[in-house]
Amino acid sequence: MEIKIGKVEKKLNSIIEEEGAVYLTLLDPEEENIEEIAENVKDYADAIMVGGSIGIVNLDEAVKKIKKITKLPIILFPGNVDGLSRYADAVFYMSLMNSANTYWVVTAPTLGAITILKYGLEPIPMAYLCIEPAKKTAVGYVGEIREIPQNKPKITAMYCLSAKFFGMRWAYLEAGSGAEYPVNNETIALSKKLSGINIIVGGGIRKPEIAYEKVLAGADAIVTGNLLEENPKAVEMMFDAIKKAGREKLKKQ
Ligand code: 1GP
Repeated sequence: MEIKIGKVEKKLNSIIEEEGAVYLTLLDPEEENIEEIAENVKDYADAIMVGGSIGIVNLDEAVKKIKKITKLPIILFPGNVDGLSRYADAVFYMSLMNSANTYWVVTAPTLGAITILKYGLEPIPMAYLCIEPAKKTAVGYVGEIREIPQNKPKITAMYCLSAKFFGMRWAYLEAGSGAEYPVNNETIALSKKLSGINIIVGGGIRKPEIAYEKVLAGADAIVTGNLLEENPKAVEMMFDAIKKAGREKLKKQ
């Protein structure tokens, strides 16, 4: 049996190897000014994620618009089975492992699998873990999560190890879009140490110095969403902080 890693994932892996961390920007397909946001991020992001937890209508159009602006890989981040577009390059094939409802853990991804195959999308296997304070955000409500407390880093780390044993190569530690505070450094460090898989951190990251410390703690990828709508300068500063931390992390290894 041969497990093939696709083009997009290989590219992300080589950036992590060479630069220490990747910067992923999350675009909401429902955003009216999606073109403007794509223009703002195209010179800083390593890849663009497209998705959201609440009802998607114009996904194909949104992906096509972004494609016209940049050649960056577009990775779908589906909130449900309607979050797939044939025009994207890859999809985070994810299980919301700490949902109380098996629909989000395994049924939704299973229902989407055949579409992913037909569309020729590259699936990137990922555990999606919703951590405090995600319960207060859209994903917490929609995904019916059993929220993992921040003061129990071992629980998140164990999920990451479980994800690794299931064959997943990525785990996304999510505090929720617009979260009051991001996932703490202890949780990131222990998750990375115990599992060794690629750790993505997102939700509530608004300042470059916060992204910087998350990368040093062990994050391989940082996601920002809300920030992009604010101003391009913020994206540039975020990029600089992530790459600086990445270089420092590589030196320590
Ligand atoms: C949501 O983690 C992402 O899935 C992004 O969160 O919008 O708070 O940056 P923010």
